[in-house]
Amino acid sequence: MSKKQELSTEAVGMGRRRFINTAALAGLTTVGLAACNDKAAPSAAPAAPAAPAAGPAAHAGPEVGKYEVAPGQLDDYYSFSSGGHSGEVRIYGLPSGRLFKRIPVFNMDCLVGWGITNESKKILGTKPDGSLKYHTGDTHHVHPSYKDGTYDGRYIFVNDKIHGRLARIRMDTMETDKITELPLVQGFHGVFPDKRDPVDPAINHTTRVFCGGEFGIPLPNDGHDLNKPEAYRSIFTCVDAESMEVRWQVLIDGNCDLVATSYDGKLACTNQYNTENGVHYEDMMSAERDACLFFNVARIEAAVKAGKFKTYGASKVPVVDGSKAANADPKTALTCYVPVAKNPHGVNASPDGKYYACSGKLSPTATLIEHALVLKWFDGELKDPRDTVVAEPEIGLGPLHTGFDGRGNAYTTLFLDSQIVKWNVEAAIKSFKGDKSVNPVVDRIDVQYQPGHGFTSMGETKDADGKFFLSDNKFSKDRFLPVGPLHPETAQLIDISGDKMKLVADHSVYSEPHDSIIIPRSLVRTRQVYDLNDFPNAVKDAKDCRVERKGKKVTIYLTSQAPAFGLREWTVKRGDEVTIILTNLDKVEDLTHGFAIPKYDIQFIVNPQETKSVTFTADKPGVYWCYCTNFCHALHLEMRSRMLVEA
Ligand code: RUQ
Ligand code: CUA
Ligand code: CA
Repeated sequence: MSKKQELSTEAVGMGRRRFINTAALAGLTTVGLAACNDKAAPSAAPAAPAAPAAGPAAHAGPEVGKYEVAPGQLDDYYSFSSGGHSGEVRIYGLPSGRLFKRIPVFNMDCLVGWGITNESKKILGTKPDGSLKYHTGDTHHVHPSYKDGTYDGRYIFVNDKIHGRLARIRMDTMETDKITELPLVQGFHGVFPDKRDPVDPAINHTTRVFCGGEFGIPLPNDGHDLNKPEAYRSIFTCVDAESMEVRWQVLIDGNCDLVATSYDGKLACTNQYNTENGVHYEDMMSAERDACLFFNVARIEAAVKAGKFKTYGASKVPVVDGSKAANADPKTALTCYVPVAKNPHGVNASPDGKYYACSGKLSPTATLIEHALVLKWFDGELKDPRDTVVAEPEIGLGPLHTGFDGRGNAYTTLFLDSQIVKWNVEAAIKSFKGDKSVNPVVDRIDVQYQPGHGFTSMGETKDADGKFFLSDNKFSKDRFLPVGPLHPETAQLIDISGDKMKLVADHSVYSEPHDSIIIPRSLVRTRQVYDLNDFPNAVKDAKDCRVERKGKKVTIYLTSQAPAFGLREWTVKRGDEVTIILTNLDKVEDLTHGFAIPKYDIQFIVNPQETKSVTFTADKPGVYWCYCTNFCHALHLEMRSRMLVEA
């Protein structure tokens, strides 16, 4: 980095500090953060207008070009990002930051017809009248399936916090193929697949997905006990990765937040910020320590097999007792509550499989727990769960999420300090043992502003490559052209390949990315066109286009092939229940057609060799132009058919 560039980067930092210093602290003091605070920190809701921006000059220079992707060139990495309360998942290219695709998951999407076609409605879930059960979703965490400790390119799992659902995305088509609603759960936050089987070494891939229930609720939650929070419980859930059926659940004390899994398949864990079982924020932050809660997967499954479980309400899923009181004896315990720094947020397993880093959030520390010691505790060889903690470095204010570079360093986002801090794991352990000559913190870099999630390229696998860290920031303020009160968020790309972190790009992202993963492009193998035979209802030949009537039920068998649909017109009667099955017979890569019916609220696309269907009631007599929505051909505008609904 040039001297000039260094200086201007420094100036950015200063500007930020000044802005932060003048920001109202009221919000902070009311939530008590000032207690663990020796310098001014930003309010979570900045009220003052932004300070003058650093401007593009701050990052100009020869270094930047290195991370640009020239026209016609491809990115080295994919980034899969949750879209927060948009309910979707997004695919970006890195280092360019180009947005490639938005995958509808729990939301509706009129581009592809998600929530409109019969096939997508079946996955999303419907009420008895055929309408969607839910229209909203809140995706937080995306994690792909594993084989041998690294991604196998099959699936991506993503949670829905609001309605407690787990979705699976097929990585060959990048489409959602299954959604499961978890019983007894409100506020499903952390999700993580296992990395191998806990007992059978031959099973070295993902077969379970672990889901952390965040909000405690009465069980069953059928209309009582508002003022009896002692009766509220949170639940940890295991879902079968193939069938997507719920295998078992664990009743716990406290809540679940993020989830991580061990590389040997033996343990899953969740950080707990509300060990107090509080219902108001002051209750939730009353204890000096909270916990990282470990689950012994093999023991839980043995308990389920032995029938040592309960069921609640209408749910048939076995629920074992993971409460503290029931698991006091380590030798039989299903769970282990390790005390960690106050109100932690985030737990991440190191790529060597040895440690879990749990950030303090309300404490300026991260707690490092050693995997082997947790196993020792379960073997009865360690008395105190706290003895599994091997380091607790002071790293800065508001630590949240940690990524690893595979070279022994951890990178933690500091929400309050608006920084990424790089700390060395072995140095942190030494200093915890009393060696005051080592400082675990090796570098810090300002980010703009208030990072939430941060993650490294392949950092959640044994193949962590130590190239990039992406900081998903919660505020962008002055970093982009103003677009009204709803600002974009910033995803900042940091090169971590050297000793010093280097900020190399600001990417704007639409609200609100929570978490992402960075995967080299070689691990992603997608299909370029569909296979006609994958669709049992495919209309395989334009000659098969027809109208079939059974009483009031009418089915239109239709094909698309640029620049025409297989039927030029068809007639139905008012009151008919009409199903249109549309197969795109075009085989050319990227030749997608759309299908829209005005006033009937029908709109979807069919990709090459794909089949989709819609069903609606023909309740509005008239002539309707069914037209192609996706520009496909010089005669795209001419690509239309007519539907007559007879009065
Ligand atoms: S949480 S900003 Cu939903 Cu992933 Cu940490
Ligand atoms: Cu077919 Cu446009
Ligand atoms: Ca707490």
